[in-house]
Amino acid sequence: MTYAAQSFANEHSLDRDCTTLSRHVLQQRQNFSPEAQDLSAIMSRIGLAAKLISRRLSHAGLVEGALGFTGGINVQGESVKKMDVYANEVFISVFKQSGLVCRLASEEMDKPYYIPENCPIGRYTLLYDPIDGSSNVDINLNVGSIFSICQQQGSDLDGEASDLLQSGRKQIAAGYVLYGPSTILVYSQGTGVHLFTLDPSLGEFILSQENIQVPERGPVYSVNEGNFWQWDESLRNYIRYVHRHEGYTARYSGALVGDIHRILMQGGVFLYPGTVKKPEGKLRLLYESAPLAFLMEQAGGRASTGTQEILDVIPDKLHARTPLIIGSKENVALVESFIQEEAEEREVALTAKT
Ligand code: AHM
Ligand code: MG
Repeated sequence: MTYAAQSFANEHSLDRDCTTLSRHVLQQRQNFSPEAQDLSAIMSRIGLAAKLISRRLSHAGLVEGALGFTGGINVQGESVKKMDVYANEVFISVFKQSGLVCRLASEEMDKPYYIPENCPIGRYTLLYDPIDGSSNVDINLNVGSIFSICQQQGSDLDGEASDLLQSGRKQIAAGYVLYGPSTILVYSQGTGVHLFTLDPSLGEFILSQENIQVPERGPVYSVNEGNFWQWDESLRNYIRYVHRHEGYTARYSGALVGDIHRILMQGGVFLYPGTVKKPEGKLRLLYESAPLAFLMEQAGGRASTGTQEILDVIPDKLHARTPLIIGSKENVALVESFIQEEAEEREVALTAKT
């Protein structure tokens, strides 16, 4: 190889290795405006949180007090795991003294956490689920973190953060981290969906794949069928349909991030519908469904409650839940068609009665 060719090859591989999260944000924005710099710095801190959580997860079986339950119950009424608490605190810690984020709101905290020293400068809020799929932690299966970045609207003088109760379309950026065989981070700032892999030798998230597009349709349906008799008849009819038709395959890990990542890469649909006891479903809008919907739309897919786009839902409270149907456009539309059909049949039956 000539010197020039070698030099070109080196430059190419160095350029790839230097495409870190913070650099990528600036490249996508194509400017160095204060907003672009802020977002770049925020993403870099989220990367740090992900590295800390990833490190703890990889040593969890060897570290005192990393696995198991705390004995406490969170605001959602769910048993809290030690890893939930650790990961929640990691996010708070990385944003203290950052001048970037002045409020954090998460699945684990009843109310938003304020960082007053950041508030005169930091006009951003981070919404997050520190450990998604916590039931997988103690058995060494994949888990994730989900995040959403919003601009603070107004002064929030009453300390109620009511400006967070807004449409998911207002998110500035959103993404997730998947702690699997490798740790990856997928994010979007409204200009496509991009995947980074943590290179342990560099301690950096390096760009792996840009502008991911979800296939128009895919074979996977991902749902907890244990709830079959708790669902509305329309959902049961959808499941009967996929059982009776060739070309479908079921995959469900118990951790949303992993299941959604599979669908993002290979196509299909993930569902967490409402049940008789919980018509609103299980998943929280602001830090689970809406950030994932933002990503899926950016990748050319869709996310719906069954009757409304997830990104159009305005929550009535911080920890509001919604049913979620998310993935490839055609798969989501197929599920919706069963819901629509059932609603029409009910309408006809009602009209006939009156
Ligand atoms: P978590 O954030 O408390 O772990 O709850 C969310 C998880 C999702 O990751 C997953 O899709 C779902 O709950 C699994 O729930 P279920 O066990 O009811 O199927
Ligand atoms: Mg969760």
